[in-house]
Amino acid sequence: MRIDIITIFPEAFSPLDLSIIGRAREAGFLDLQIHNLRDFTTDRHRKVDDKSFGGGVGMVMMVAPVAKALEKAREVNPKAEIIMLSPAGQIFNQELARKLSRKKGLILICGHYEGMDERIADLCDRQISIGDYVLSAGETAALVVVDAVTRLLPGVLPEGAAEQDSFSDNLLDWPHYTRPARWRGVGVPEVLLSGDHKKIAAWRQKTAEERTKKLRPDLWKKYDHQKTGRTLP
Ligand code: 9D3
Repeated sequence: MRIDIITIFPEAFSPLDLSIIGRAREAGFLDLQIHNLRDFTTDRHRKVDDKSFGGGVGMVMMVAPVAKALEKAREVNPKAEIIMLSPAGQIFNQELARKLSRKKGLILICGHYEGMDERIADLCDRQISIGDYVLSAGETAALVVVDAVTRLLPGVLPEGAAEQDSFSDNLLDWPHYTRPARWRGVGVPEVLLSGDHKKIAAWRQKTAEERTKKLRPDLWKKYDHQKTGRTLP
């Protein structure tokens, strides 16, 4: 997949050189291009923001440089879905990550300052928020979206891992243990040492479900609905 990012902080995306995403890029599953918004300004100061019409504190990101950057990104990524990261967007989740992973490409616009000129929103297909907390800008949110989407691209994870993930969508993990079998007097569940793979699978499924019910009743509702089709109160 081709992903283009429009930002005033290209350096913020160095985490995408690492680990699974870094390997996905080297292997050609992800083609990531970062565009510096300041390269699309026309004035001597490379200005991307201005005072808010109507007054008030804080600057507003201007529409013209974003529109120019978008035109450039669309030349190379013509079928991409255009997404603005914004606190007012739809809340990101695994379902949306899956949907985006099936798109031809993505163009992500990272906001700054008190906000974006509303006419930027008119240039976008959707707006995404990563949750109800205030970030200083859109870059960290874009990192989250690229990470969640990239690991779902065909070939990025080892065979079967994505299917395993989808099977456990809306379910918390079961508890994991590794050596030593006894550490400072604390052991591990006997069943995991039994070698009985059927029993182990059943234990894992049961503890994952119990944990989800207890710690994340909101997720449990979704999981149960997805599995049984019934709607819990
Ligand atoms: C009403 C004042 N603030 C809105 C909550 C202004 C404001 C704060 C922070 C405007 C922009 C920002 C920068 N945040 C993002 O650009 C952002 C974000 C976020 O803050 N939380 C969760 N997801 C996202 S996606 C982009």
